[in-house]
Amino acid sequence: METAHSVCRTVYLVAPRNPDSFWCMASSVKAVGARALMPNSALATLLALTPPDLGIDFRFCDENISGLDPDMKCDLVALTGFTLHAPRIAEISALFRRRGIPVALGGAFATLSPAQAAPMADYLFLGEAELTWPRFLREWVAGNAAPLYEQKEHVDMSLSPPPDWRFVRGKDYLYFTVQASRGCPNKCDFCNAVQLVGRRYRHKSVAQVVQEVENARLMGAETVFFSEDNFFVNRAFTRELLVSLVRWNTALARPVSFSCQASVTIGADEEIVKLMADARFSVVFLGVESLSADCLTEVNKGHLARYDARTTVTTLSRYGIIPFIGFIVGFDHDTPETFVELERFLDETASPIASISVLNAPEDTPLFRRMKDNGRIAEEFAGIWHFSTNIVPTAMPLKDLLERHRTLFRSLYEPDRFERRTLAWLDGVQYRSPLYVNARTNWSKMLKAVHIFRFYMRHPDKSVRTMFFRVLRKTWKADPRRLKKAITILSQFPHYYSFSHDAVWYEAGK
Ligand code: B12
Repeated sequence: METAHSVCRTVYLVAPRNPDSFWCMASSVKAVGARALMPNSALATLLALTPPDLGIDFRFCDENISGLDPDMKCDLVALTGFTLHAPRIAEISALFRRRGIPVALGGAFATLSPAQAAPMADYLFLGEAELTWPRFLREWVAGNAAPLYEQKEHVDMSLSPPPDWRFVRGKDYLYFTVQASRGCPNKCDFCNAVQLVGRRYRHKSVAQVVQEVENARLMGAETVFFSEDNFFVNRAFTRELLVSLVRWNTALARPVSFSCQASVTIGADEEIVKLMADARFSVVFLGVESLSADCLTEVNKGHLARYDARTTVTTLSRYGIIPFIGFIVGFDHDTPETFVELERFLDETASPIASISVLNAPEDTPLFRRMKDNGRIAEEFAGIWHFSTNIVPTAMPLKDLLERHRTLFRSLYEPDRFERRTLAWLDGVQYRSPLYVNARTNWSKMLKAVHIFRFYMRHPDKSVRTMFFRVLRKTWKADPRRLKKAITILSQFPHYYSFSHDAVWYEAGK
């Protein structure tokens, strides 16, 4: 007689395709010959969490890499995604449910908007799934799964296994991800990270993290992105991790590069910055948000006001770590002068890359509730996240805000201005990690450089093409050892240029 366990089940793991989103950096991904920014670590984590004794067979689709197979023979579809994937999640779900195949749905969208997500799923997962996914699979195989699995507990990270990357090819992605920690102790009004990962900061052991970095390297990763909201929360842990990464990377003939997200607190700690440079961190996505203490305080981010953004940016830069600065405009305390100050700051600190977003209030954040109570949530929001807002601004009319935002963004990425900042940034680097000095030629990185070269040669805008060659020529003349960093910066430009010059984004926000 057949038992439930003896029937082999097939689960189709699906990551929906990204809509054109600022953060997917499509042009820069294309410029280096990759196909997507990063693989999906939620699905790889679910794979790793699956009890082997259930004998479940998996199929996999990252729609950013390959097409979805709508006729896939499977017993369950497991879907993940952020809120911006919701329309595609609805389509995929409908496609399979029409064929009588049930859908399990989890991730940021499901967790933050359960009422919207529930009609799209037969099995809805709220929160982290380290405990619920294995339990669900056992119950599903036994035929008694429930429609809702809510993991209220934020797990001890040592229980979160290394993602199982078996379905992923390194060369398809620009970065690989490793998540060393979860939880954010801050209470910034506009962020919903706390609802997802809680306020208690939890981390994996240093040995676990280094093992995950090694796994990523074995999959072909050349740059590993630490996918936590803030890399620098617990100094002792970050320091210990960095010391181990320096040791691990130094032993490699072709060391790996790293990047991460952090707030301005990181640059106040020069020992940490030097260790990052020694470990080969090349880029930090730096959430500065605003230069005004009033604006920071307005969104409950006043704790950052005692740090000097200029010191952080210049410290990272001196150590050769490129700060990709995140600013937000649209605070109640912003004025027309704010836009001038931001531009001046970026010129004076010679920061080549900055992204300026418009303040938004995601649903279920304290900011949303406050704006709602004050009747300041726009009734109709047809805009594009990042380039418009669901908040009715008070500092200036919406049209003005968007216009100033557009003008600033465009002006920052005028090729000659970008060139000036880039060359000045390269001039200001005073420290070179031994890992940069001693690394052997990395042919795969050379190939990426060839891709970038081809990309720029074919760029339709002459001023962009000439800027590229001028930066390379001047860098070569000044010091050929700076070329690698120059190429890293130049590889980002296509993304920011195409976004800042594509009027569609702004028109849609009006
Ligand atoms: C890495 C990351 C990215 C990467 C994505 C890489 C990738 N390929 O997935 C990049 C840098 C590209 C990115 C971009 C963006 N991101 Co992002 N990102 C993150 C970050 C820092 C970590 C996510 C992660 O990898 N976690 C590791 C995995 C293991 O955890 P997980 O995804 O939560 O999965 C767990 C559970 O949710 C659950 N689960 C997940 N899926 C499923 C599915 C099933 C079936 C089941 C059972 C369980 C389950 O199980 C997992 C294990 O516990 C989060 C912040 C955070 N703290 O989560 C923000 C976050 C997810 N991003 C966010 C946003 C807003 C964006 C952008 C829209 C930003 C923008 N303004 O453009 C873009 C959109 C990009 C796009 N895809 O189009 C928001 C999402 C909010 C929302 N409402 O959806 C977050 C929460 C940040 C925040 N503080 O607001 N992001």
